[in-house]
Amino acid sequence: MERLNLINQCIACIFILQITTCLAQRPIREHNYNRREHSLVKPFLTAGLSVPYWDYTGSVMFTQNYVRLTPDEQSMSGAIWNQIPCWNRNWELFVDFKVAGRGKDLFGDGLAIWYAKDRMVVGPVFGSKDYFNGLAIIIDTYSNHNGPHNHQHPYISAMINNGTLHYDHDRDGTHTQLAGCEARFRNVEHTTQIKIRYENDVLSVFTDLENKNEWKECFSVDSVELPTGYYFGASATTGDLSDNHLLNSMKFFELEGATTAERAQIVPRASKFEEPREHVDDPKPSWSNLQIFVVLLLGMIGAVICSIAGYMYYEKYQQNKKKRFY
Ligand SMILES: *[C@@H]1O[C@H](CO)[C@@H](O)[C@H](O)[C@H]1NC(C)=O
Ligand SMILES: [Ca+2]
Repeated sequence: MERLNLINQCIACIFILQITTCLAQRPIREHNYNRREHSLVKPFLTAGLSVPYWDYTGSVMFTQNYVRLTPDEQSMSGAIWNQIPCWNRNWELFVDFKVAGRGKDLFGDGLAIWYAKDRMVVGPVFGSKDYFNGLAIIIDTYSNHNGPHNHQHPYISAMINNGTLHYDHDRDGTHTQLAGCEARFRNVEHTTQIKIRYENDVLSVFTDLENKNEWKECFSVDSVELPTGYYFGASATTGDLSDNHLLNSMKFFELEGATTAERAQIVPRASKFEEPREHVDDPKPSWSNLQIFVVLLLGMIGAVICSIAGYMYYEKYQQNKKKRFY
């Protein structure tokens, strides 16, 4: 009897021991797991003045508190790119940014947050490559389009590209955008944040721009296919118009979800594009200066001919009148 008890106790003991060792061995993984190698956080510079995990180009400058992509000067362009490809299928990226400048009514051009195949390629899409592969979240402060727009600026939008699409500044990218929302983030004192979530092929963008500490959904689009192994980046440009484009931080969190090897091979694809606005050409400037000049000249010649004819008619009339009287 006692022996049996002892065996039972022993079994129970081993069982408990196994559970505890098992629990101890289980990797402690929070749901939202911050990954330092894809994040840009203070202090940006190490003692050796290098920036861990990031490369940069153009007008980028690091201070203690922020990374300046461009200063508030014309024709500037700057970009930073993560050195480590992202192998997570599901993730969240928090970008704390600031756009501010002296311009009251005129300012530009904006910035873009990237998840792209090619890194450190300077180009026309807010400082980076056009015909890119991957995702661009475009934070556009300046409306290049003169004609009617279906939204106000500043504007946040998403574009997915497989390398064949051109970002059309003249249309503010509206013909290639997935979705977007208006956003007032310029020249405010408080911090402005954007959260990009990519989870199970659903791409969502949230903003926290009003210092209320709450996320507002900008848009959410499903069936967005992005491969793993691309790079995060951020870039900004100024043109004739300018602004300071600053980043306070970019924080990457891995979300749960199995990643397969095939995921690296897929081509960026989105099945739901926003209804493109009707592609109407801007109204042609109706009169050129030369045309106005010719019309004015013809008008003047016409007026002169008319007055001469009128005068001649009047003379004749007077003469006829005189003839009748005498
Ligand atoms: C790339 O995208 C364009 C436009 O969406 C599409 O027509 C084309 O088939 C795509 N190419 C590949 C290789 O997926
Ligand atoms: Ca624009």
